[in-house]
Amino acid sequence: MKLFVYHTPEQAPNSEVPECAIAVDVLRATSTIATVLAAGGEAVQVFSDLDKLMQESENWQPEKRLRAGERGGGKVPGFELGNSPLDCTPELVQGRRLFISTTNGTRTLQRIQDAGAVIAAALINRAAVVKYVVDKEPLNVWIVGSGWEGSYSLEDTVCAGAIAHSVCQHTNLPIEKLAGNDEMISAISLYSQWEKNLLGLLHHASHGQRLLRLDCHEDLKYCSQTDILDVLPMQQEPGVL
Ligand code: 3SL
Repeated sequence: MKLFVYHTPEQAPNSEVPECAIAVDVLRATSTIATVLAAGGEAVQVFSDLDKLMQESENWQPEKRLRAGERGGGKVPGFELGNSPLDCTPELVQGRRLFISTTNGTRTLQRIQDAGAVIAAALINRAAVVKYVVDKEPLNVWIVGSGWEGSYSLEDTVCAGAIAHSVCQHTNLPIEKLAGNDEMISAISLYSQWEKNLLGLLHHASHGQRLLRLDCHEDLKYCSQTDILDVLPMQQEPGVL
């Protein structure tokens, strides 16, 4: 098994399809997806395009669906939800399908949708994702951060490092055996430096700062926790987890 880390969907090679691809958007799309599925949501369907989301979701009964739209960190007018995982309570989401479009995270999931297995990971469900990788031992695993509009983001890379670090521990393999690229090694270094203060790192991150300006302090706190949800959001059909 080889682990590759790509900081953004744009960095992931176009010419290859891995056996397993893991999308990461700690702030906040993959944290929201994990939360919805752990709270009993029927499924999560992701869209990069807001109009397409509206069209598709019209085919569902209103009481069986929820529509979430985020741009620039804020809720898109006309949508029931933005992208706060804290809004996704069991009372609201149970038995309903979440149709969601966000600035970066849903694009990442669409970018990797042809991989053999497609998973959404965040810090909050890291252990469940690691368990899958360790049990299945895919030949090659891509961990793809969402970044922000094509650029690097600290929070996604630290989560990629948290996953890679834990896979090394559980397989008893040294980093250099598992590393598919240098990015994987540097992601582990970032995680090792910040694992005791992930909330602090999220506060430093540029997208963390953006969310703090939008008063999302509690979202940062929630998303900085590790291994609190035992849920594996896995693609069932293209774009649906
Ligand atoms: O970029 C994204 O996909 C979002 O997760 C951004 S936000 O955290 O909702 O602002």
